[in-house]
Amino acid sequence: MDDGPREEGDPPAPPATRIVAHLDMDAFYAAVEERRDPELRGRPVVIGADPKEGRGRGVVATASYAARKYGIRSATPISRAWRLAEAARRRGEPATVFLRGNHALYRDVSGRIMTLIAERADAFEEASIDEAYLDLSSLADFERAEAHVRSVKGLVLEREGLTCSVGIAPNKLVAKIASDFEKPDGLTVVRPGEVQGFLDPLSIRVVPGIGPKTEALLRARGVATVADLRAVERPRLVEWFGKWGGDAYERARGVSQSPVSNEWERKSVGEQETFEQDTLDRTFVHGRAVALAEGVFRRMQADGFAGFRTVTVTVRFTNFVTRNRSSSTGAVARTLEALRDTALALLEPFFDARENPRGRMIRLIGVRVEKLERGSVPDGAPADPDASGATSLRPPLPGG
Ligand code: DCP
Ligand code: MG
Repeated sequence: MDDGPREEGDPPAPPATRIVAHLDMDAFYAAVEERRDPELRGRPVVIGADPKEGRGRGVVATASYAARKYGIRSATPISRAWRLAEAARRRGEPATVFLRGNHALYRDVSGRIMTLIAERADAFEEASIDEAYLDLSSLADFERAEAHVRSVKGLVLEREGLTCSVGIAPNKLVAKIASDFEKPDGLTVVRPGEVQGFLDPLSIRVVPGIGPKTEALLRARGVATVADLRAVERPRLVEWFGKWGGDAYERARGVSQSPVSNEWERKSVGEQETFEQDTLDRTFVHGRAVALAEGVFRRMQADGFAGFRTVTVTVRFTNFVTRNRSSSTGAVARTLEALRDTALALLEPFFDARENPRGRMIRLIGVRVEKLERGSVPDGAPADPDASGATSLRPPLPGG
């Protein structure tokens, strides 16, 4: 905080405090399934690839809190999830329900929730299918922001039957960490003067950008908590991590200027598929890529976008090495043909020495469109009538 010199009798400085909320749905896919089928409620539920009695491939998308007690979480290999569930069952604990998931349903529910909360913020940013940032600065104080968020949580529960956890803080970074602090159905408020006290005792893992590898590196150097991280001088962090070290220095202090961007569009739409068997069969891979491109294109349109500027394909080889290739155009592309042809062209080098010198088999491919352009969908396909209005500036908050 920089308090510049002030003359006696100056009017008080305008309120510089931002109030940002981060909302994250609880066990999102699993919660939607539990709402749909009350028999599942409270049971261990895993959404993800087909476990095939332990021989399945692919990973867990999400696990209900009951399944997390068995050690099953997002990105756990589905074969391991199966073994953990079996072990629990043999201990006499409840059997786990494995579901493939209904992604169209999750997107619908997500869209309705996003619309609901977007209308109740000065600015709104959709961060993923189940999380969003809300700028609530016009409410001017944290008590009112907290009351407002309680009413938003109540509305989401009433309309969709789902709980979420919310963090309220002076910026996006701290709000995101706070939303994860108490789950499920949590509400954590961190006022400007409380930021450091809140962050200091937490594990460095809560800091966005610190994954398992960085964590191991830092722990090896005796850095386990945010307070430890804050004690490391900036030049040392830069020496360890390069430019990212500077970011880590700021994050350890809960500093972030990033605005809640007032565009509510997701930055990309993508899908991927793990094959039943690793393969280098070009015809087969092309067929799956075309199917993925069709799915991505439909979803992009259903979400109210008319076109894209960037196409990215992902290839994961047998040994789990994963590569992306992208292609961007100056003009917006608006057709399925453009998406399909670009995706197939991007995949080509993976079949020969250019991107696959050892001729490794392919385990997974993905297709994604980015730099999306919002706009009406051709062919008179139904477009969400609320979608265009949602990008405009919102009126001030009620009572704000
Ligand atoms: N998801 C996924 N693959 C991952 C992580 C998440 O497919 N590796 C999907 C499934 C989740 C949803 O995205 O339900 C939201 O992700 P979160 O990380 O917010 O996880 P949850 O909402 O499931 O749980 P939590 O209560 O911890 O937020
Ligand atoms: Mg979530």
